[in-house]
Amino acid sequence: MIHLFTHNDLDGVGCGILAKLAFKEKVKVHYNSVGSLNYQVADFMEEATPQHQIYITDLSVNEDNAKKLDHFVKELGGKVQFIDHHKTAIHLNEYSWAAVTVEYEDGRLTSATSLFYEYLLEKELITKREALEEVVELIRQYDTWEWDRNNNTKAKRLNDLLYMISIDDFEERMLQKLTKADRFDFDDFETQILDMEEQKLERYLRKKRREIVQKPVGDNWVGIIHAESFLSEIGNALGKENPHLDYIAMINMGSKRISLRTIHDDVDVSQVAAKFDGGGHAKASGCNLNEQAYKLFVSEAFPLEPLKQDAPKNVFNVKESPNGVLYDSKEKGTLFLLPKEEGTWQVENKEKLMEKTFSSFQEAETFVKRSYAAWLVKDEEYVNFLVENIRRLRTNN
Ligand SMILES: [Mn+2]
Repeated sequence: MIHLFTHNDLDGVGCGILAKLAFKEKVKVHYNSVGSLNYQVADFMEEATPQHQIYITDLSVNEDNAKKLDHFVKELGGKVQFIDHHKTAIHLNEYSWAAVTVEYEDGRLTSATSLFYEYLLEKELITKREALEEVVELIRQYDTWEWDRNNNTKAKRLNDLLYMISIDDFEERMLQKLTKADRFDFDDFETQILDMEEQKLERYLRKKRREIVQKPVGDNWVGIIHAESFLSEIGNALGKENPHLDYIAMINMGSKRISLRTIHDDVDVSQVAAKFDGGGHAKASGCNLNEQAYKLFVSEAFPLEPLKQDAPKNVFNVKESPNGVLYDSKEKGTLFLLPKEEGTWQVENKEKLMEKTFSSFQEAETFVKRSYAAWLVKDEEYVNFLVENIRRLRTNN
């Protein structure tokens, strides 16, 4: 009997599907969370005999299990193949049965599914098919976030589908598609439930956009909202729409947790989370809503007014326009961002140029948004402003 131990996320399930295509009913697939893998492997090793073949993908084993697996291979003549793409597992490459590859030679990031697929091809355990190649690539792009840069929504939808149905259902649907069709596509039912989910997200996001408040916390400017679903989508969307904020904090009062997301390479939210007994990755992490966090993110934020959104459909008053960009604010009135020589920008308020010079548009916008909670006005207001001020602006510049 062949046993595959793999992760219960899309990349891990991709490996499960490949194993079932390659080994059919001869394989038993065990899906694990990051926390449960080592218990399951340790349990299994108690009873493993050399008749068992063991594959482990997308999750790494601890030293204890690595030694047991090594003993199983070297002393008992068992077969083990470990395939992973996580940086943190590279040290396991010292074992003959481990293959950890983080990057391809051309610089693309790997995923467990793509590595396992290439392994099975090389061993001639699986046949190359167009639909299969496409699914493997979609999973790789999803797992490495390449889909986001390429705007590959098919990859995102594949992951959504997994979380809307059970792993068993997902497996069954994928196996059927991959053995029958030449191309991979969602069927009518899948398309319908995926569309419904997307509409639900759109509505939720629209609501959250109207609720976001901003304030400084420590050295950072933070956008704060209360949210309990679609956290990665919401954090990502609000982060992109508000580049003047260092990160987005999503509060869940029920679970007393905060999720932190950033789109900026120079901000590390795992360091922020560490201050409130939490942790995670540089771009996505989480922490407890302890007393101190409650004060900073909830009670101090409560009296603040939500940010006014930038006009979304402008054609003329758009960011970085060489004719200048117009904002409005409660405190200061209109703020007109003007391009000056050598790519610098300045801000005009009440017909007067403010002293500061900014080295980029983004810097100037960050200033007016952080200091005055300014918002981009509609085209109509912009055109009126230009008409009223054309003479003055012409003589001043
Ligand atoms: Mn993975």
